[in-house]
Amino acid sequence: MRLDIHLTEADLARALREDARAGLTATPKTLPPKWFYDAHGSELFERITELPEYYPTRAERAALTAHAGEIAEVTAAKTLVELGSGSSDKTRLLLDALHRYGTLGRFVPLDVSEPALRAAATAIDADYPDLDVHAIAGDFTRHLDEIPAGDGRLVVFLGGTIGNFEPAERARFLRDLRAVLHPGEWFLLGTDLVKDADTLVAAYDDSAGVTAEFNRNVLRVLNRQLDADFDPEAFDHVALWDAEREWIEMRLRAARPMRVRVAALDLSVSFANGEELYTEISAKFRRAGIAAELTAAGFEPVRWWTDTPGRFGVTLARA
Ligand code: AVJ
Repeated sequence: MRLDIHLTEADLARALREDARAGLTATPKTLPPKWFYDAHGSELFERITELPEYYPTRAERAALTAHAGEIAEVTAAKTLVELGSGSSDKTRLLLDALHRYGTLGRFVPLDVSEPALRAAATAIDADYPDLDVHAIAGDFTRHLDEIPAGDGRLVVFLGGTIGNFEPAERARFLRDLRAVLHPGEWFLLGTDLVKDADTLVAAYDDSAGVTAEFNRNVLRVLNRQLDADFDPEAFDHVALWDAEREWIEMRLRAARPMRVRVAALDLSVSFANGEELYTEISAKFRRAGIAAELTAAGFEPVRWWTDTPGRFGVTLARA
């Protein structure tokens, strides 16, 4: 197994400082969702995936379980590259299918979280002895060039993580990804689909309050990493469905007026009572929109699957 580090602790610390300064001085205040995922945040996310209200993980797993064999046959991939690999849990369905099909030689997980990456890559390296595991600690918006060269690559971006991008960032990401692939290579994209507002909001505002804790965790990350003094309990979790832009928005709403000190930035930030800090968008998609965006980026969508109730979509596209 090989692990390339393109993001050091120092790079991450600098990026967090830059994002926090820009976001906390903007109107409205914002923080990018990638900072949810410290060790505790990653654990909270794993708990979210098991909540009764949070259907996307189960729905995507159902779609992949039913169609992994076909994905292996159509792509005959030699290398599986996973962007934002996290625990690489659902990816095993694809590894198993490609392994059975007989073409797969290499697995390349790429993730910002080096501990999560190391754990997932080590486990897969142990469970698939004849697979060459080449892990990359990096950011999928910056390090697509670090994907090892080759042919017969299948890049997968699962979980609906593409929904964290705004439309313009999404277009740029898809174009950048297309540019690193050779014609005939493959891209498999998981997207959560538009559905009724109640189902969507419940998935991001669960009754056990795990998503609320996940949302507040970004404040804990700032407290620890930037020596800030946020009182996370003084922020209410907000999840709303924007029916026009077709995305879920998560925010943290100040329950009282507050002044927060971010010592590492030498910055004081005031919150009015009820002021909202924007922490995440999670866009939801329709089949035609996904195909149009992939086509605009230079991909050719060739297959489309969903789970049986049609909650989550998986698109296979050719570069
Ligand atoms: C990991 C980005 C796919 O948008 O559903 C879950 C993150 N946020 N609950 C999503 C998340 C709140 C998740 N993604």
